[in-house]
Amino acid sequence: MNKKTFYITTPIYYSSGNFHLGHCYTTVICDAIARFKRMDGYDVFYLTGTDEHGQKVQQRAEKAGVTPKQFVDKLYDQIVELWKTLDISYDKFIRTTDEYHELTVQKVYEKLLKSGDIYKSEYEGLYCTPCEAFWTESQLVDGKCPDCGREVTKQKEESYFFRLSKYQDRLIKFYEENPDFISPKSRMNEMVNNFIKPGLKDLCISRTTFDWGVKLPFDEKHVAYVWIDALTNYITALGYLQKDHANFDKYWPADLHMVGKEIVRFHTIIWPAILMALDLPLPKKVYGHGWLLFGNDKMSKSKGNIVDPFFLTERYGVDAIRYFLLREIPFGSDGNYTNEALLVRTNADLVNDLGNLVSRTTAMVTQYFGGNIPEPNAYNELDKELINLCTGTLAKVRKDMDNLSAPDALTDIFRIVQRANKYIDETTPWTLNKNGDKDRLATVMYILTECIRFAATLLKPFITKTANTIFEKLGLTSPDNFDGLSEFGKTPVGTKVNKGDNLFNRIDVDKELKALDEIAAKQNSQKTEETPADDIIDITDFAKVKLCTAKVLSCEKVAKSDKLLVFKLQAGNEVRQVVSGIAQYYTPEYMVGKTVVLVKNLKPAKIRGVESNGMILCAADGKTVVFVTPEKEMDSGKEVR
Ligand code: ME8
Repeated sequence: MNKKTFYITTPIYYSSGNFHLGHCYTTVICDAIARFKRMDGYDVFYLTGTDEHGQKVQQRAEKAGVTPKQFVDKLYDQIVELWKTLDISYDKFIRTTDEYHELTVQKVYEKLLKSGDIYKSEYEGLYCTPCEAFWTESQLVDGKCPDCGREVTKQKEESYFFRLSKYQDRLIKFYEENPDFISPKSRMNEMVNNFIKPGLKDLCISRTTFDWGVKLPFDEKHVAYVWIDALTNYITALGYLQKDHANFDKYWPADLHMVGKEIVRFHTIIWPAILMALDLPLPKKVYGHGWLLFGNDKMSKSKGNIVDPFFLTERYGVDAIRYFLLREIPFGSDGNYTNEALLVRTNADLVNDLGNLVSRTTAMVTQYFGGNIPEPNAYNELDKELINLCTGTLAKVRKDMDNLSAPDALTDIFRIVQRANKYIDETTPWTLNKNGDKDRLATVMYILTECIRFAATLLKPFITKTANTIFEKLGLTSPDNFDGLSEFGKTPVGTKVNKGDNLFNRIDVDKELKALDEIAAKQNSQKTEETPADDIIDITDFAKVKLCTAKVLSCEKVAKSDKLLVFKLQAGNEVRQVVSGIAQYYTPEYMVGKTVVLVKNLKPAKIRGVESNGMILCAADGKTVVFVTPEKEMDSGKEVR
């Protein structure tokens, strides 16, 4: 019997800069879904790749003094390395500079011209180069790009247009007939109310102001608009309009396009309209996930708050990072990344729950049965509770994954782990051993090893390497499917376990946070020497920051932190509480009475549970930190500018 197919895609990543943890988020989620579906019996095709054309790439290459191709080749190597590090199991990697892709994009344009969906005219609009997107005046936020907040420029050029407006009614009808097409539901409303209802305008789909792109076959002055070039990757990768189109016949339409929420518009309006024009079936689902935030801001290269995935995987191991991304962020919503959350999550779930269960069980089987998994005897009610939990979990996890919720799936799998740990405390195997109750002890050990086998099988799509290590420890072959979960008791009696090293080592959170701060301070001090041109702000940006003098009324250490001080500051008529990370450089007594510079309009935040309303300006060189103070005596509350 032919297996059911499942075609899943990530967006193709821009080849314009360093990749950060936010990019890994989409790819790791898709990887977990793809792996789960494969183990669950589907014939999966998982596609990812790089988006290598466009003005942005051309400009960056020029700046770097290399050709665009040299520039994208380097970034391609980097991202392939990153996906290898994160154990991403894609079936195909597409580059938009691949020849077959470029040729097919040309064929697509020809087809659209022939069908009358493309016409030539002139475009005048506001263009955001970093996002490669045109905006209307009303879509701008404070006169800037609504996606990235950067300047837009007026651009006028002869262009080809796609008759997007023609598809407005068909799109609305399609949404109505396929209510799950855009998920989560809130994003569907956003698309309909913000974009479709105000009326779709024809889309400019060619550019003449730069040439790093796919040349239009019928007018070589023009290159394809990067978004059309990029979106078509989902079908060119399968062989659409190519000699070998077996994959296209087999896998299209896509079951799932997973994308970040800011590019849902391209995938649910432009892409379906193009497919309608090409007379092709539409994807079954577009899921717009939330952002990984870093201090409440989208983590992105342009905003300079990147968390380097190579650094993190090297320091904590790939599975700690995969687990965090999959477990911590409520799917569909934005979620905050903090070093502390990563460390706490790793300690709680991977070290305490999973690591402990595996090491305690393998140690006891080794100590009490010479390392051989013993034969169980009659199961009592307590045992049956665990058995039922194990055998019932796959169905729950399957449902969670159908809802694309990795956090729920992991919560359900960890119920086995947590229940098994509790079972150890309830059955107290050491007492059974002391009392010579070998029969019961054997049953308890067997139940525990089976619980681990169930959990590890289910964990395989999520924490790939750790799951395999657990199977090695159990002396079992790591399975490629869920068949072994059909019944409890499949572990052969007599299998030899191997305790080996801990799966994860406990992290001293305070010490580690301090070490990370030191590394960050060092990196920042190196960075200030070369401010890139695109980080320059104008006077209106600067004027947004309200600075004033403030007098320290009181200062204390924050409990359980050797880094933080909490201040009461007099700022004119106001008293403010501010937390600052300078405890290693100043004592509270020294600070009282000093005049500091306060950032007044910073969004309030809780730092280690303490409310902070502003920030104290300091200078740092990686070795020490000093606070900034007026050169002469100055009253509090005076503007600093
Ligand atoms: O958009 N949190 O590429 P891209 C979560 N080339 N996801 C994030 C994120 C964050 N902080 N930052 C980025 C493009 N992403 C186009 C796609 S597809 C035909 C063309 C996600 O490199 C982002 O939402 O800017 C998107 O889904 C993916 O990374 C690639 O972003």
